[in-house]
This record gives sequence, C-alpha cells and structure tokens, in this order.
Amino acid sequence: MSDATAQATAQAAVTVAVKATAAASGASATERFLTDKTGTSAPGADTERVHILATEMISAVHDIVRRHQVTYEEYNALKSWLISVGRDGEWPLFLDVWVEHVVEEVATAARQGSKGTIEGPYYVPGAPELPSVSTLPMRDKEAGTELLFQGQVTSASGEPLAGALLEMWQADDEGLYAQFAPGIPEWNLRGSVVADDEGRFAVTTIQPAPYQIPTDGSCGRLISAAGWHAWRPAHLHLKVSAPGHTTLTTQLYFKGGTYVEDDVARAVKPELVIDPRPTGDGGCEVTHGFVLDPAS
Ligand code: MBD
Ligand code: FE
Repeated sequence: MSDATAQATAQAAVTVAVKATAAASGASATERFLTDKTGTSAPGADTERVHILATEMISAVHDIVRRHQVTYEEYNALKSWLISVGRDGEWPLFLDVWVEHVVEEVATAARQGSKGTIEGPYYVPGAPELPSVSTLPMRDKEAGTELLFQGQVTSASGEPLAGALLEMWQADDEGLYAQFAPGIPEWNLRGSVVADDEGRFAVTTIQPAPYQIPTDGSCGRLISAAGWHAWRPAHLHLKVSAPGHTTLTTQLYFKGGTYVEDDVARAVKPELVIDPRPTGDGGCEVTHGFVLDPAS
C-alpha cells in the first residue's frame, strides 16, 4: 500500500468512526433485527396466507405500472433503489417509517387500555435495570432540557401494577440514538425502570430532539427525490409490561413540537402528546400514566 493510499484508508476509517452515516446506523438496525426478531419474522408456514398476501402485493404493483404507464427508465430506477436499500441496511428503517403504523393499527384495534404506536428500528432489549425513582444513564453534561417524567401503571380495571417494567429509549439532544450512531455510550438514554409497589415511577431524563432520517442513505434519497421531509417529531419510546398483561409499545410526543402534526412515520396519536410544564429551575415535568390490557 502506498503512503497516499494508507493515509486515505486511515482517513476513511476515521470518518466512518465519527460520522453517523446512514450505512452505519442502517447496518446496526439490520443486525439488531436479525438478532432479536428472527423468531417472530420467520416465514409463516401457512401456504394459503402467504399465497394471498404475496399475490395481492404483486398485483398492486402491476396495477400501479398500468395506471401510471411506468417506463423502463422508472422500472430500472426502482430496481436500483431497492438494491441500495439492502446495501445500506435500511430495510428496518424503510419498513418502520412507511409501513409499521398500519400494522400497529391493525394489531391493536381491540385494545381497551392506553394507546400505543410503532416500535421503530432502535429498540434494544436488556437496558440497565433502574429503580422506580431514577435518572436514565446519560453523559456528564448531557445536552438538553431536563425532563421529569412520572406516573403510574395500572390495569384496565384500575389496579396498580406493582413492579411494572418501563423500558425507555430515546434520542439525545441531537436526535441520535445510542448503539445506532457512533461515539455515544452504549446505554445512553436507555433504561429498564421497575415501578414501585403501587406501579409508580419518576424518571429524570432530557427532552430528545426531533429525528431526521439519514440524508445520505436510500431512504433519504427517496425523500428528496419525492420532495418530502425527513423528520419525526421529538419522542420518548416506551415498552410497558407486567405479568399477566399485554405489553404496551408506545411513544410520547411534546405538545407544540415541530413535526408533531406532520410525522414522516405517521405514528402520532392525540393521546400520545404530553405537555410538560416548566419547573422553574430550567427543567420541566409531566405526569402521564399507562393502562395495560389483560394478556390475550
Ligand atoms: C425513529 O426514531 C423512529 O422512532 C422510527 C419509528 C423510525 C425511524 C426513527
Ligand atoms: Fe425513535
């Protein structure tokens, strides 16, 4: 290797290590999915169901081609884009942004308890366990407005759910997620909070920033080619669970926040918008409870 080549290689390695590239976060999300979700996503054994769904999906594509007189140029652009989504590892991102909200709607239509919404690509199981009153793991001078998030977990019949688990994950003040953007401590702004004997919790964290879909990957290229915007409103992610109850996967948004009315992932519901009030010391505070359905 020449000196110049070695230098260029070293430079490229440094750039990869420091920048939150689409390929880096996409590859992490793909690995994550293949590790955690393969069991639930293995092809179904029900041939008739696969036949119906695959046939209708392919027919929907045929209809679009006929209706819009799709050209070979457009067909090849699509082919090349689909290949690049896989290369960038952005299938989890693409599907969770543009498809998951409808799957969630269908899956939770019969719920009586709290509304939920999509999980998205950045959940990691096994975050550090924390007591009911705690602060999410964060850096020494974590940027962002301090937020005290407190409440109670109850059953549909109003019983407190002692020891309910609240798995929380969120972006930082730059909209970046630990384990999917480089240079952030592994469990930063991720925790598994155990509620007290009355199902209560009080978690100190920071307000996340809105999330922008990486502009340098395939999803970003689709967005700019179509003239859309790339943003999700700031949000907290939660999975709330208790023995004998259906796990609630949800997100909370901030009233008046940018993109709350125009989420690229269509995952905002009115019940999920919280309105923290200033505490007077520069931070803010909100009380928000969760009601879990019985296990089905
Ligand atoms: C996110 O942070 C997110 O929550 C979803 C659903 C999709 C992309 C990024
Ligand atoms: Fe998110």
